[in-house]
Amino acid sequence: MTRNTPPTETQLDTLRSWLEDSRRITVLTGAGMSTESGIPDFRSENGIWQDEALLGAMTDHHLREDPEDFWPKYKRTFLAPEYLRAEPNAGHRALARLEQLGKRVTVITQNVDGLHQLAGSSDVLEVHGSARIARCPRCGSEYGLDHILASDIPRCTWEDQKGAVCGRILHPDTVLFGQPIRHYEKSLYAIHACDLLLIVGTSLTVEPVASLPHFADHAATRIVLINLDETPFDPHADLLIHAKAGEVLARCVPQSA
Ligand code: CNA
Repeated sequence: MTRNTPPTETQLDTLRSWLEDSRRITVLTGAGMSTESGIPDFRSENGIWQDEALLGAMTDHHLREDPEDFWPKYKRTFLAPEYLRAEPNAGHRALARLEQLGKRVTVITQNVDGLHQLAGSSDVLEVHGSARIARCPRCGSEYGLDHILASDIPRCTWEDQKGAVCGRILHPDTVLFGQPIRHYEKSLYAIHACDLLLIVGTSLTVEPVASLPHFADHAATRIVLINLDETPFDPHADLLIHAKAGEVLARCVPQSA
């Protein structure tokens, strides 16, 4: 159920003082972090996965079986115009500011849009990879967004010494259903070692990310959850705010050091 209840002053004051007290902050973000940048999330009422044909096609199996059908659907899902013109919002910028305030911050993100890095966060674990990169499954050559967007079905252009072009259809760096997530151990460590865990804009419905917050050390870590909808982790949060992430974070992180 979507709440978007305006946060109370008491909630905001609590978050402000916990942010000030903390030295080591870990942030776990999902698609709800980027909706205020104009990128739709996955499982909300207007989420991307309402289109079941897209959901069913974003699998490792489909990429290998039918890459020519996969790529246009992948581009509709992760490289749509709203993705390409998106910029960091007030929430991304507030998280980046925490570093300027002297906090040690690790961002674990399920998002593939690169907006945390664009905002200035320096320690970002992209557990679902990046939509800005694709690789050749044969020779491993890596390509950026310009090459990915230059043709409907991006192929490897690497040439061997005799001038023969590799030509294989590329694989996106984005983690697809059926593929393992990245940086799992580093994420566990960052969650276990922090004194403040911020969980922002994620439905926490898909494993293994859904279980990550359970690895926090409850005796040593305060847990804040900011999400419009209810999540299975709500009962475990020390501070629960059902409101827009960008608005809440912008109001709680000071503008400058
Ligand atoms: P999700 O499941 O769509 O959840 C997003 C949550 O954010 C929802 O509960 C919303 O209520 C909430 N929300 C939306 N807007 C806001 C806002 N402004 N402020 C606060 N909360 C908001 O998205 P998740 O990232 O949790 O996705 C997990 C899905 C997407 C899994 O199936 C993944 O495998 C899949 N996936 C995601 C990405 C990605 O880029 N996020 C990449 C690859 C796969």
